[in-house]
Amino acid sequence: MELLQQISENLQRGEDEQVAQLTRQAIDAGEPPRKILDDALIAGMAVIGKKFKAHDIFLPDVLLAARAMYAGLDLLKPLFLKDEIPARAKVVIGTVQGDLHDIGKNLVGIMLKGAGYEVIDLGNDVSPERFVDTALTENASVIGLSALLTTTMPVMERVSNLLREKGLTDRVKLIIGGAPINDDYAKQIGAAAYGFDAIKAVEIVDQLTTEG
Ligand code: B1M
Repeated sequence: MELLQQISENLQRGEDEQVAQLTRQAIDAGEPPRKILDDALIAGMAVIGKKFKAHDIFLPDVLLAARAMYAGLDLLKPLFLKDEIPARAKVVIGTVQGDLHDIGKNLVGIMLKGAGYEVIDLGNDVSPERFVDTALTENASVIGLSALLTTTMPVMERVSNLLREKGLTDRVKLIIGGAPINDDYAKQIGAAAYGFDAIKAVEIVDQLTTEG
């Protein structure tokens, strides 16, 4: 079986040690890190999502798969980070209040750091006030929000409203992402942009921080 396929299948079975070992093997074999991420780790997690939705597997299986995903991601992380480039603008990121999903948000953080941004990662379950207060005290140019649950999406609107109430929309741009989010929702809540994936998030932050 092809190596990337093996990683994906081991991830789905929650075999974190196997995932780490095979990911190391794929890196050593010269597979591009982006390909390992997309075609093995994210692909495996997508299967888990479908099976969970169909009730073919249960929450503990998803947790094990997430742990296995991190085992691979930890090895890829240094390959996405570039050394010795001067820090660009500051970006505050986090998963919104009530939401504990952090894999996508962490990927966004890794890619932004790799592109030279200073990333302040507030973790998960973060209140709107904490996002806005941190952006203010740290003089950040962008807040990046992640939400994976339809029930936590409305917290994004609260962050957007808070930025507007404090008159900060020109100074701090809001970018949002996560599986249930789309362009229309970003427009609806007055966010500057929607990022489909971590790569798109970097492109958008590039645009937002270079616009006059
Ligand atoms: Co949960 N979960 N989960 N889960 N989980 C989903 C999201 C779900 C869609 C599964 C399903 O039913 N098919 C479903 C949500 C349904 C809905 O809201 N409509 C769901 C549910 C229901 C739940 C619980 C409520 C289950 C329960 O308790 N009964 C519970 C909620 C806990 C909570 O948050 N309060 C729960 C718990 C969990 C675990 C803890 C077990 C685990 C999370 C572990 C962790 O994150 N450390 C988990 C997981 C792993 C998933 C799935 C299977 C995978 C999510 C993931 O990590 N994907 C997920 C199914 C799915 O999404 N299809 C599911 C891989 C990751 C790379 O993708 O996060 O989408 P993603 O990030 C992408 C893009 O979205 C984008 O970039 C990334 C790719 O480059 N992106 C951004 C993300 N954030 C961005 C921000 C940006 C830009 C782009 O700018 C700032």
